[in-house]
Amino acid sequence: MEDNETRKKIEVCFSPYLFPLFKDEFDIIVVIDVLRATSAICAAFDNGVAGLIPVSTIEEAREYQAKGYLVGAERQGQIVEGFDFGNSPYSYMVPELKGKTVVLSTTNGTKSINIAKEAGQVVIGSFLNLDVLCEWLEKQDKHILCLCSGWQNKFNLEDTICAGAITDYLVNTGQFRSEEDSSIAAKYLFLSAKDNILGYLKASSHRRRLKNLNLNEDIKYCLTPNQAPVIPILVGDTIQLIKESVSV
Ligand code: 3SL
Repeated sequence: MEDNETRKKIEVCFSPYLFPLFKDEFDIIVVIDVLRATSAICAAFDNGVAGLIPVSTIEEAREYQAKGYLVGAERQGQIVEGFDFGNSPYSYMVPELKGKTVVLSTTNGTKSINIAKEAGQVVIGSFLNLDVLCEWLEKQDKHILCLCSGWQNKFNLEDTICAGAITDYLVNTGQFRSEEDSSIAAKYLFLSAKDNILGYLKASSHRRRLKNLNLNEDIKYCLTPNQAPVIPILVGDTIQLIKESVSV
């Protein structure tokens, strides 16, 4: 085990609102929006999408649509009228998207990605790519921040638990240290939840919101680890797949 000073940092930021307090200290930002943006992105790449451009506003999404792109847009959990699809991971499991570069705008997730890109290398995190992502992060000689997208700048449980899983894994390698209370809290929440993540999140706000929209299948898929073992990273304005062996 390395001494504390030489260990790399792994910390957790609970919401984009708090990101300015963290942003200058990290090389890699793992953006997490378990329900559902970063899960949908992992599902998209696992199903052969070639690239995904995350945009923050509906106006930008419309501009890409006018250029002929297939564009997904979600607000308040629902598909925005006039767009090709929303934010359900299942929308990306179709042959028409294979090999294509698509555009996506969501309430929180795509905004977090765009906030994070000024501060470091953005990598997409979710339960769906948990193990492969942790193994890749372990190999990077970098300080890492997990940015939880939350809901409209508020804390949420599902992103925090996923960030806690990443923190727990990396600290246990002996190569990483966590000093912020947010990271310690995220880790303990993960340890309490890990045996039944779906049950643990039963009363959580966004799970309730999506359940009311009859999106139970999306919830179950997004909360089941390691179903989309991909590592999507942001290159310029486009998310692409990284090969496991590559370092950033
Ligand atoms: O906020 C987001 O980016 C979305 O993931 C929210 S939803 O799950 O599509 O409602």
